[in-house]
Amino acid sequence: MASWTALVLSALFLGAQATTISNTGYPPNIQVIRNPAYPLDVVDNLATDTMPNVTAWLDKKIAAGKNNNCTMDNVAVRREWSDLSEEQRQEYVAAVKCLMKLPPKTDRDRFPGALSRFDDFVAFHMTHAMQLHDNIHLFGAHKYYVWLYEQALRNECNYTGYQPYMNYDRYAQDPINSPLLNGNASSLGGNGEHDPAYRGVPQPGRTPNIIKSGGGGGCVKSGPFSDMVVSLGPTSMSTGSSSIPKNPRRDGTGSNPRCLRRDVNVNAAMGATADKAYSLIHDNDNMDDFYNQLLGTPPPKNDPYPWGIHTAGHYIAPVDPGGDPNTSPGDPYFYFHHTALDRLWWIWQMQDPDKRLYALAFVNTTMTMPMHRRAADATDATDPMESMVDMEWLGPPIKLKETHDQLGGNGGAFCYIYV
Ligand SMILES: *[C@@H]1O[C@H](CO)[C@@H](O)[C@H](O)[C@H]1NC(C)=O
Ligand SMILES: *[C@@H]1O[C@H](CO)[C@@H](O)[C@H](O)[C@H]1NC(C)=O
Ligand SMILES: *[C@@H]1O[C@H](CO)[C@@H](O)[C@H](O)[C@H]1NC(C)=O
Ligand SMILES: *[C@@H]1O[C@H](CO)[C@@H](O)[C@H](O)[C@H]1NC(C)=O
Ligand SMILES: *[C@@H]1O[C@H](CO)[C@@H](O)[C@H](O)[C@H]1NC(C)=O
Ligand SMILES: [Cu+2]
Repeated sequence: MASWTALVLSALFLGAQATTISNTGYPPNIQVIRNPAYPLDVVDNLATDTMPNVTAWLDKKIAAGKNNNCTMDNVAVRREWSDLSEEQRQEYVAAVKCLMKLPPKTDRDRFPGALSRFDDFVAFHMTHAMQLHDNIHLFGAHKYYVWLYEQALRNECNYTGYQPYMNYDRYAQDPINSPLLNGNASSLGGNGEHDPAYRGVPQPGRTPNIIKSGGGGGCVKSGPFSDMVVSLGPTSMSTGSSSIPKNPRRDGTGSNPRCLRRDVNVNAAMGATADKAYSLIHDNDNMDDFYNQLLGTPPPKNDPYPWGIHTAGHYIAPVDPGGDPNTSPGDPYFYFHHTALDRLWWIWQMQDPDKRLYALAFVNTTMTMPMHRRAADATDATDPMESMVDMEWLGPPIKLKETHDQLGGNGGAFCYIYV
């Protein structure tokens, strides 16, 4: 009891560090809270400079009656992890732990390994990896997926905030000591113990061709998720160490209780610094180029960290399940990365919303339509925007087009901005 009280007191005290600063560029009712330990970087400044475009664009929608009740007065605000107070961070962590205790809704026969509501999301991701990650769905389907997770935290675990994002740049030089992954009570847990069998993540075709281990790889022994039971996976795509026990089912859906393994990795994090995120947004006028640069294809030359921000972000906390593209949402870290990508995409869209909001990558060359169901009321048989993003047990199917707009999209259910 005494230590719990001490924790809360220090949390309140430390929480006072985050201060509200002038919200120049943001509408007057939006609280702009910044942690003074992290000066704004080029992407933060670009995001702020883009706000007049965002409000102008929303005003246009309101004038046309197309905002579905989403306004700057009722918009949700997703914030950077360090900009949250200690109390808010601990509330978030408690909500994730709550989700890990609620019973799963997935079919028990299909997913005997799913232990909880948290695992419902892993179960979906591991069996729909192709649909979620093709060129037209990477952004939109993950937007919806993360939003459903945020809804579960709020509606089923009484979380009062929104899904935080990570600004990679804040932690890139030293992720092991970052507020997100340093292993203290208000983090997502720390690095794994050293596992000599864990070498890093191979990157065939890139130079260097491996994201070298950051020194971890074993079980996470510090912080709120040190007692977490990982059960689904690994699958054949796992890049974890040979120490991970095999799943009794070939597809990884069986019960395989084990620890959370991590390698908090500076070599990966350095591939997602602010200069790279700025270049991603600033240097790519069309979606194909934006998509390619995000994925690091073709691999950048003469860059010691040529991973592309998508890969870099995943392998800041790889191993098990973080290092398995199929089951990666089994590490609560996943949602910070994909929310960060959603933010970068949004800043890019809002540079020129009329042209970019509905831009899709490579629709003409690598059309993947057959995998996706058409909307019942689809009027254009070839328009990818009319294919359905079907989250099955996680939420109702919606048109891909609805996933591109977060200020009134999905009938107004999507109504949020990033600060
Ligand atoms: C918008 O709000 C009004 C008034 O509360 C309500 O009647 C209407 O159904 C809402 N529209 C949408 C699309 O949510
Ligand atoms: C959320 O709050 C409601 C109302 O106070 C309560 O009945 C419910 O048990 C809470 N849920 C959780 C998971 O704490
Ligand atoms: C956790 O670490 C962060 C970063 O050093 C610090 O700001 C925070 O106050 C710490 N919280 C607790 C509960 O120790
Ligand atoms: C705002 O949008 C216009 C095009 O509509 C674009 O030229 C301009 O760069 C944008 N400004 C910012 C700050 O994003
Ligand atoms: C496909 O390419 C043609 C010709 O370049 C172009 O007119 C059309 O808009 C493209 N389709 C889509 C969906 O982008
Ligand atoms: Cu994914």
